[in-house]
Amino acid sequence: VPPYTITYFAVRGRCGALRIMLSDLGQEWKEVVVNFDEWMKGDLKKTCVFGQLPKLQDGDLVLYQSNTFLRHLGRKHGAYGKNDNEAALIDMFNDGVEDLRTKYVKMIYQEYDTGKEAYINGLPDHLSKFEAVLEKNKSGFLVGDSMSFADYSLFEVLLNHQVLSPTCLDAFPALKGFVSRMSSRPKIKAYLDSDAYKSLPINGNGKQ
Ligand code: 0HH
Repeated sequence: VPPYTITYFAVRGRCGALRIMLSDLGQEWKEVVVNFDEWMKGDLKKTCVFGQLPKLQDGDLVLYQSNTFLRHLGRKHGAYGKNDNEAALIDMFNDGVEDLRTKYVKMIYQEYDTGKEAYINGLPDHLSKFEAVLEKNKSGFLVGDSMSFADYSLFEVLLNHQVLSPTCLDAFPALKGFVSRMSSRPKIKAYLDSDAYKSLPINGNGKQ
């Protein structure tokens, strides 16, 4: 029995980074897919701490909030830095990725037709910040010399942005190298090549 169960809608959405992380860690998980009609009945929503999905179960532990999932896995599987200072920096970069993810989600769901172009024009300003971090920290990871949950989160956000704007990383060699290295890690590559990944849309409204 796989230790982890993800309950979510049929999207990559807020579980994209989590699934990539689980794959890279060699963990198995079960998916419980919730469809719109089922959700609208409201029974499941009532059981959710914040009235929303995704939900992650790890044995008896039931969690909500997608970034909490990443932190939990980071703690359990050695992807949360070597000491408290590294952990704090990992939190900081993950929060920075979350800021970008939130802007992306807002554009996708609320202003795709009117705001996509301005969003893409504004991207270099955000991407250059992560470029500078990776350039400074020569290891190829955001913090220290090993993988953390923030790396998976950044990677997944960058993959989605390359779908939105295929050339968006062209001016950022460190980010391009990062995406290329992450994509070619064997377990990540196998997951990204799988139907499980490919069959899920990035977002729930058909926009990407
Ligand atoms: N901060 C939370 C987290 O990071 C945010 C969770 C959230 O926004 O986990 N949940 C949304 C779905 S994520 C939610 O539960 C976006 C996926 C959209 C796919 C929709 C497919 C159609 C199914 C309705 N939303 C439902 C709700 O709030 O009632």
